[in-house]
Amino acid sequence: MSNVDEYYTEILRFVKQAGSIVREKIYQHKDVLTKSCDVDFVTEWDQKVEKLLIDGISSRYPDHRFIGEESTSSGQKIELTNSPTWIIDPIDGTMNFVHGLPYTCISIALLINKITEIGIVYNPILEQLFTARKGQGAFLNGAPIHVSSEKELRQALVMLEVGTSRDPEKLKIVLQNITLLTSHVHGIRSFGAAALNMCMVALGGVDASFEFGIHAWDVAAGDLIVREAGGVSIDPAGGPFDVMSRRTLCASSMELAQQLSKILIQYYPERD
Ligand code: LIP
Repeated sequence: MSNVDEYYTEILRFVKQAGSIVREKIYQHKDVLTKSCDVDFVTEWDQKVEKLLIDGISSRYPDHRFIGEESTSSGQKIELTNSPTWIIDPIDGTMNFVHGLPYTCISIALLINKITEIGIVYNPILEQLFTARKGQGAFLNGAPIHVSSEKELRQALVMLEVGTSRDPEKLKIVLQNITLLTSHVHGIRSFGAAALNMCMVALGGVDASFEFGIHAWDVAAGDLIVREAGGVSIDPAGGPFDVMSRRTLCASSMELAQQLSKILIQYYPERD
């Protein structure tokens, strides 16, 4: 058994435990705190799930590092090194979790030498476990998944998000892109959780997904899952994907990704 095999087995165990918490709490009342603005939420359960994952991994692998949404927002600096690093969103789709909308998930990726080795996205409410290992394909509940065969933007179903930022410049660009895309694609969808949006591309249920302003923890796992499902993950302007750029575009094919990137009005948030 390689080290990564062992890490994968261990993390699945912790992710399942974390999932039990999310499943148990989703329909209960939660006290909500705000972060960057008054619709950017965090609950005690985001913090508890992140702690469970970090404590579990640290107890087995004390030299592993972490980039976690909730530890970062409480002041920890983001630095991606070559050390084994777990990038964690304990509850992606916190807004959905708060409202009891069952599109919420745990998203976790392991990067070694800045290369993603493991990506896991788990929606414990709908019992959807998306997994990928570098070079070994992508799976939903253990069954292989594949992106759609779509190459034409005008026939594509595209996911995007308005996001929680209320910065007028960003909102203007989001709304312009929605207007613009409406006349270029079959349809537009939003699940409220970047990681799940990317998994829908991996599953072939939608053909592309993009967002400006997300963070590394929202997209690190989804990036690998999409690529291992045969899709592409790039920067929304057409260059290579950069997990720290706060910009993501993934699609079923490079042709589709490039068509989408060419028509999008671009937005460049401050990097992670
Ligand atoms: C959310 C992302 C979503 C984005 C929200 C927020 P969180 O992550 O998944 O795509 O639109 O603004 O960043 O905060 O629920 O982990």
